[in-house]
Amino acid sequence: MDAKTGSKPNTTNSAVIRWVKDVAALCQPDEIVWCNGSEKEKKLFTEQAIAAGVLIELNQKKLPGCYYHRSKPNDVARTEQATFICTETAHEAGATNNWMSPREMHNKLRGFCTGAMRGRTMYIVPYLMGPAGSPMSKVGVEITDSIYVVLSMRIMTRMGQVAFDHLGNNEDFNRGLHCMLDVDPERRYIAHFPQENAIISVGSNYGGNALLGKKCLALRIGSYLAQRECWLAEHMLILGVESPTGEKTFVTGAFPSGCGKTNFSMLIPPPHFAGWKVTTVGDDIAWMKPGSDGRLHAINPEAGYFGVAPGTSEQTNPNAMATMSCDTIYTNVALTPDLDVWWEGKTESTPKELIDWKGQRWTPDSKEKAAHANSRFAAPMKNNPALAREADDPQGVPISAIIFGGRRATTMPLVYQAFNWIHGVYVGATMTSETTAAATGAVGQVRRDPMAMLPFCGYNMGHYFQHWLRMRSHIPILPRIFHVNWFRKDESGKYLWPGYGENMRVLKWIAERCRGHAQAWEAPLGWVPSADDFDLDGMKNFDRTRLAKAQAIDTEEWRREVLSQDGLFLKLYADLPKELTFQRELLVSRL
Ligand code: SAT
Ligand code: MN
Repeated sequence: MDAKTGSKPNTTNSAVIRWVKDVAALCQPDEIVWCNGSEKEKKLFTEQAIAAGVLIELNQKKLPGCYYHRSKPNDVARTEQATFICTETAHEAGATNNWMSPREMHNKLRGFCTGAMRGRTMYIVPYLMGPAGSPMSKVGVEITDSIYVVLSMRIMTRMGQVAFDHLGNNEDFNRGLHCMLDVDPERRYIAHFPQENAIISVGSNYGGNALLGKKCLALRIGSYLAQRECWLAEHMLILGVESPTGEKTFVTGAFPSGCGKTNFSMLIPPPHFAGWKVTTVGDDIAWMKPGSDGRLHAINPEAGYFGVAPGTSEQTNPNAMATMSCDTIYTNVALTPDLDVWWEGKTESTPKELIDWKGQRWTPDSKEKAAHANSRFAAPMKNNPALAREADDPQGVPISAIIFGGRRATTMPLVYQAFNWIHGVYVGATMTSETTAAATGAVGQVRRDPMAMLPFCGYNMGHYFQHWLRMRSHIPILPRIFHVNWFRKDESGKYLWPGYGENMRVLKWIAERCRGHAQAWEAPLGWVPSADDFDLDGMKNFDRTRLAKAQAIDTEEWRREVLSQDGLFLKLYADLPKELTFQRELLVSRL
């Protein structure tokens, strides 16, 4: 494609054309390019990105179609303090979100965006969230001056003509404007206007801040729309687990960023589980809607994975390694002298020499990490050897179980099942996790992260809980709800449970509970597996007493846990559903 072909609108949708004209008048780019998602276009953009120094071509023998991007050191993670929900009233955004009135935010951002693309190219990026032809899919158009964003959106979404075809002449699409400005944290705003189905993001080029289909549309705007339209937009992986007899169970899992959703969704069962198979539908986001069969159906709105690189290896997640072996954009990992990629945990031995994520020479004696702790790969889901056949199914997959989980060194047992939907909503609402490098700020601090949605709920969190409770009457066949914690440690700081592929043992119990096959006994927290029903066969060097420790419910720890829920309950007091306060009382009495 020569740039000229893309200079004409590839849609006749007058609402799109009008909006692009308005944005162009504001941002004053030198050139406008309409993206169609073709291979030709990708080649051209890639060449341009290399010429501009935005991408570095990696070793094409080892990593065909792979490129490398180094961000500004001030722009390596989501910035929650710069993320705003701009509803008419502050109450609609609620106590857990930053709020500014739409008028004030628009005024502020109009100032930043005026002439912001002078001397630059403005790309019009149409994209479809969800499978083509799905009644659950939604269209967004992102206008951006970042070629890195264009090429990443091409991986992460169904980008191009397919989106305009899905949209037709409909005016119902998300309007997203992204201006890099000078990538300065002082002029960084990720602003959501749920009532206008619009997003304006300025001053950051980082994934969750700049790839507007992901957290901004699929979660923040999505959760707002879901509440209005009676569905759920959640920070959840979706996987299928198939037994040797061919029974297939689909489950979703909500874990906060950096807590292993990608690994769990691509799990390879240990050798003992011959005939069992896990397939990936999605690794980060689930859109779920009651189907005509009375079950809750889920689609993955994305088409790629934006995974954390450090810790990913042939041992921990071979499917992820295969997925990112071609056609992948790596960001902020380290480079070897022959332009291969490396990060902490990738190989057992550390290379003798690297270029670190900041572009400096690095040796094993260096004090800092070679790859940034939140360095990422953006890879197409079609590369995943474990991709579920159903990943492109417009009807989505029927969900049998919803799993909540966090990263907790203490208190939280390996697995338990909620007694019922309302109890499950309470379990999700009171989730906690240690913070990770996926967001800027301190790492390792325990914070409440309800349903892993604290940074992503686009409206009042109390109303969000009410919506979850209300959904009960719209789903005749309700999924069972579980809670897991892979990260509990012993007194010496060692993980009690090996995790990764061994999580299949927990998953098997969950799948069998959903089918009424597995036993459980009633503990104060919920249903827990009886020792015999938990399959530990074939586990090398695993002492059964460690399972007991991983499952232990320590009353003293739980007293503290319940007390520490006060912060959240008080913060949301005015809007907190009574059911949740009641569930807390019940828990206290059971303990
Ligand atoms: O950084 S992203 O928001 O894209 C991923 C995540 O934090 O979950
Ligand atoms: Mn995420």
